[in-house]
Amino acid sequence: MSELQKIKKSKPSFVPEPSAILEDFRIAMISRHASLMGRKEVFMGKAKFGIFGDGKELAQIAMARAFQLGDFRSGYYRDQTFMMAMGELNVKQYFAQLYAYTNVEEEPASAGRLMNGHFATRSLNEDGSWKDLTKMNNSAADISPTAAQMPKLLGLAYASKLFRVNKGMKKLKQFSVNGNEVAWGTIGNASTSEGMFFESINAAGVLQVPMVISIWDDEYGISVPKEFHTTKGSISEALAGFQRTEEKPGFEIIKVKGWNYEALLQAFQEAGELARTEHVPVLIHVEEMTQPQGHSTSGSHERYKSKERLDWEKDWDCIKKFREYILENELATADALDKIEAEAKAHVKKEKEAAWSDFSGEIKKELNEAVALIKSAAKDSTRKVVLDQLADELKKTINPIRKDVVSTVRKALLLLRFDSNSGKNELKAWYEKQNELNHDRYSSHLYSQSEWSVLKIDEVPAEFNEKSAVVDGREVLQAFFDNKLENDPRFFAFGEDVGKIGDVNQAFAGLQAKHGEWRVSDTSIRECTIIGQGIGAALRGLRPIAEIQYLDYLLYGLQMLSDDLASLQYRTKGGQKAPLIVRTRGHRLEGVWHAGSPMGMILSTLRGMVVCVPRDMTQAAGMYNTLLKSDEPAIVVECLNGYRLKERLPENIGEFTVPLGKPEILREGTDLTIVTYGSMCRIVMDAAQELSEIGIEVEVIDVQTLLPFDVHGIIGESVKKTNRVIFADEDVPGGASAFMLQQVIEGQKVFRYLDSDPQTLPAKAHRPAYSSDGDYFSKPSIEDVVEKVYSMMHEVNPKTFPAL
Ligand SMILES: Cc1ncc(C[n+]2csc(CCOP(=O)(O)OP(=O)(O)O)c2C)c(N)n1
Ligand SMILES: [Mg+2]
Repeated sequence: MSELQKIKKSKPSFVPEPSAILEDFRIAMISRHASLMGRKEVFMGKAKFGIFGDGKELAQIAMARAFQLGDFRSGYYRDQTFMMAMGELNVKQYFAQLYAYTNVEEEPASAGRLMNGHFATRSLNEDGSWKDLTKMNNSAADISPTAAQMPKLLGLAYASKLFRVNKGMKKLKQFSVNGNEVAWGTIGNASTSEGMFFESINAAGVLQVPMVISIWDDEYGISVPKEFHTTKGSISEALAGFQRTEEKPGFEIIKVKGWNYEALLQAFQEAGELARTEHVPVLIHVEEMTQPQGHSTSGSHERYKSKERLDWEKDWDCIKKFREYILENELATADALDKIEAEAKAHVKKEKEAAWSDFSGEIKKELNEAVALIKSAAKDSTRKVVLDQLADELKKTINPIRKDVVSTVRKALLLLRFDSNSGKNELKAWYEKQNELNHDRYSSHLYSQSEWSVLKIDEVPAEFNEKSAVVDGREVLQAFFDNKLENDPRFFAFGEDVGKIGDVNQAFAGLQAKHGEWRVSDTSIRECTIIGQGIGAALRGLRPIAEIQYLDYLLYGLQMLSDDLASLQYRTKGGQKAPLIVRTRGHRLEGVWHAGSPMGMILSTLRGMVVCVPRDMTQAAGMYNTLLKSDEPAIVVECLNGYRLKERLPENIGEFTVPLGKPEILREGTDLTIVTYGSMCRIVMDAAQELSEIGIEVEVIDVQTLLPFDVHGIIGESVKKTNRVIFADEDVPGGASAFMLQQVIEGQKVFRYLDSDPQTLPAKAHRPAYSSDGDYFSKPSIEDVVEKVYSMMHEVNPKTFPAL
């Protein structure tokens, strides 16, 4: 028996073959040298900012050993070693991201759109269709806000539960193998202070989902030490009450040192097995980690760490300890380890240079083209001297970026404004081509570019016949949800009071009993993680409806929607999608925390999502149908005062679709156009009737969706006819009414067709006071609409419409 065989025999099963241990060492060394060289690149001005994973390598190698195909990671900027160990990040890609290389093959996580340290795998094929996620190592796309990886981590784990317990979901073989997938989370010690960390932990404990959350504890959050962050200075101690017992389910909590290779292997192995087989959530508190280079390139840790701490970090560096372990166990000689390190370092250097050469080569090529074109255009120009000078200066730029090139070309085109020669035309054509390329590089994929874009879903009109039932609005939705639960195994819904009672307005009444408690589910009161639960499940191919009970409480979940969901397709350049539908109810609520219509807030924070504002439940059901056929995330704001109003139930409830981005003309008129949405539709329609009685014919348009907004220019056409327009809603002044005004006046170029000032009719700037009088004096009423229109007509024709 050889020495190595003897060692192998004496080791527990979680310790891999000696050759694999040396491979782990090699990956750790590659990762470390990538960190060390990465920092230098920033200081040399080749990248703007750097944050690295040094000091956290060993635990990530252990996590990689327990990670299996189909599993998901949701972590943060320290996880480069894990990604490298999984084979999901090579050194060239690592540097491509550091340089912000926009080539998606070279930088598959974000195509240069995100700072370094934002990891992601690509779940989608180029055409936007899903890959087989069960055959991949999956990483959700990282975001920067500390702890924001937690809510979607909950959803990633929740999906495994759903796949395991819902029979129909077992058919979805591309996404899960019986819910065996573990969601692996990572978070820094200081970030555990965030509310969303605690909210996610509590929810995972309640739901008993396969989530393994690792805390990389280096005792600091930038400069602030642990005693300022965490009760008792230890997150595992603070969370001790979450530990499961014989009698009560909870978390398994494991503590381990970040430099102890075998203990780390064991911890991650056990955690993975427990989560995978029993769906028990596990928390691994990895202590005694270090930051050899400090927090990031933005500062030096010598400023705030004591000499003792800095010395301790050197002695307890996990790679140093790993090396000692290998030597003590005689797995390799010091020379052999030195050789591995030297090779790792050379490899990193070579790949770094290759990444730089590709990245800078592409820009230099553009620069040379631009220089040549400017010089050629300069030849016959009266501004030849200045143009040549511009080109020469551009040529001399050290480490040029694309901005240097494009801004020089734009300056040149300005100088050439009086010229008309072929050189100028070529320069202009080149610039236009670059604009297209740069749009693709920096601005594509805010919305889906696939065949499932909401704009490409065919319209299927609602069908009615003389026998069609007239029912409460909520029953239209109930029929719709019932149909979807029956026919679409990907579909499920959850939220506060959604399960047993079928939501506070009973659109899901009886559907939990009929379809099961894991299809229509109650949650605790936790809007932020309700959104995260939906995002994570949607990332895994499911089609959740996450309910926010009232629109005003969306604020608790808004951060996840804005930072994570709305930016997902954009920040991965189409590499991931999470077509979550957020269902909520608003408008015409009464009270400060029941204002119900902060649409401007939604519009400015949720670009990248579809925003639906149906006027009734039939329109809402049709919009849900469209959304479920598409692959875009959306929010649907139902009208709170509409659930008991009578509507006709379409015969094709499961099939009809409402086209998104297409306003509907609710009433034709010739004198003035009123553009509105949601509950205001009824108010404006009533006002239009009153106005008609006094000789004013108003055209009323329901925008139906605020994003996308009137893609066919229907409103503009109306304004061309009536020459007057009011944008009315329940939002604050300058909110969604101002958005609509900008979209129509600027976007549809109708200014020259206007015979009166364009106007808005919003609510008061404050939130609405309580009760019906509060509503009347805070939000636009029928009389407000009538008087506003009348005053505009009075201005035009005071004789026919004398002052009131
Ligand atoms: C919501 C939010 N607040 C502040 C920051 C700025 N910030 C970035 S990293 C960091 C410290 C995080 O420390 P820790 O969680 O311990 O992770 P470590 O960097 O030490 O691994 C802070 C405050 C941020 N990214 N997001
Ligand atoms: Mg820390």
